[in-house]
Amino acid sequence: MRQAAEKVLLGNWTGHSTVPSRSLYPHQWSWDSAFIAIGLRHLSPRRAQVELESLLGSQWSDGRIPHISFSPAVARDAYFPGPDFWQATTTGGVETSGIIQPPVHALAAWLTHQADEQESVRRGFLPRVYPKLVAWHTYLRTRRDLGGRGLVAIVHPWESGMDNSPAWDAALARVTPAPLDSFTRRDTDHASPGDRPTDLDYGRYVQLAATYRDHAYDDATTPFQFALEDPAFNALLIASEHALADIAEALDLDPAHHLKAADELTAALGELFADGLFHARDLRGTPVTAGTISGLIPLIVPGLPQAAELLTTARGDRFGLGRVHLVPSYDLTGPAFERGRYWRGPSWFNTAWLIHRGLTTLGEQQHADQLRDDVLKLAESTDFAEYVDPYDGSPRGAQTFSWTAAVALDLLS
Ligand code: 9WN
Repeated sequence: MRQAAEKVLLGNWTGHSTVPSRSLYPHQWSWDSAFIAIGLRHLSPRRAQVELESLLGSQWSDGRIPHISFSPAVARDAYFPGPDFWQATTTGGVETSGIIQPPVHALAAWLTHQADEQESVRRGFLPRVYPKLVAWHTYLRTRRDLGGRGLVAIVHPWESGMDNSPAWDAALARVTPAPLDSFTRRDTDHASPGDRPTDLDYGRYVQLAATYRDHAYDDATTPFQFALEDPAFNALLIASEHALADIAEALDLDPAHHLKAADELTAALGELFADGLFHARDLRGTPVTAGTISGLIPLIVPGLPQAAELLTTARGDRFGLGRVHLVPSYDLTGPAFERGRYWRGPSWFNTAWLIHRGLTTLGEQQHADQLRDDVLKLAESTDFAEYVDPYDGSPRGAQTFSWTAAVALDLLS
């Protein structure tokens, strides 16, 4: 099992970073790289550091870490939307997208450092990455506090990492899709269309991204039609602020402002809690009622006041913790549930890892162990699938998927 997981990561390694999937996603993705580093640290702490530092090499001068760093070695039209669509090049000459993904990076950097502290200190890893991670969090907490309530807003479904989640349906319904003949999807060349977002979804994704691009990715002047505070995005920022506090301490710096930021974000996040679950807040529309895995991810927040209630929800009929495979991406009893379609029901390995970490921190060892066993069993039986059917565990999307191998490797170690 360990060897099989390592083989996936080695096969997807490009020399300085890891592609999520050779076929479907042939560039470097932001939150994928963070999860990949968390697994890769067991195979090679040095490579895990290179993974994170190569991603940070595509950071913009405003502090944002773009969701894709494009590889010049790959055909320009291998993935849609590619570099010609985004038209974004960093001052260092790296072609990137202009949107972001959830901030798992500081957590990944801290865990990577811990994998081999002596070597990490010798290589000067933390002093190099700390200021970049601080700039990233500062971008999020200032430019992206679009609601003025102390939470970060996402401005595109891709920014959540959970692209076609039912939580975005009402907000997306307000967006006029780009004409279908104005772009060519490449994802359905490699994965079954039934496992992927629909053409209508894609038309809307393209429209939102083009509007941001046409305003030079300026958060102050873009007329965002889609702006939501996502529980998982903010919970990951809190976990990463705690990690920055650990990093600051290791560097003999004062961690207090990171802990203060984590406390403020945790208090603001509390306002998204209703009926046993965290829900996204739509800054342009009515309250979001869809229950998704995003609403459970705050389980990873240290000292979360709502943890006990959240755990009850995870174990109930809506998410069936311990009774279905991994943790479904959407409420099993919800009207939009589809067992095979992407973020509308299937279970994903990265979110299972996050829930496992939360359960472990809460001392829920039995649930944590059961989830761990299921991750390992399914990773192997599906040849490291991108996601699985929550009822029968059958593979969906791509195979030999990097973060699936990475989180399996981490849970094995
Ligand atoms: C758009 C790479 C990424 C993941 C996301 C997942 C999917 C991209 C796509 O693949 O999104 O960013 O083309 O569908 O939803 O979480 O980071 O693995």
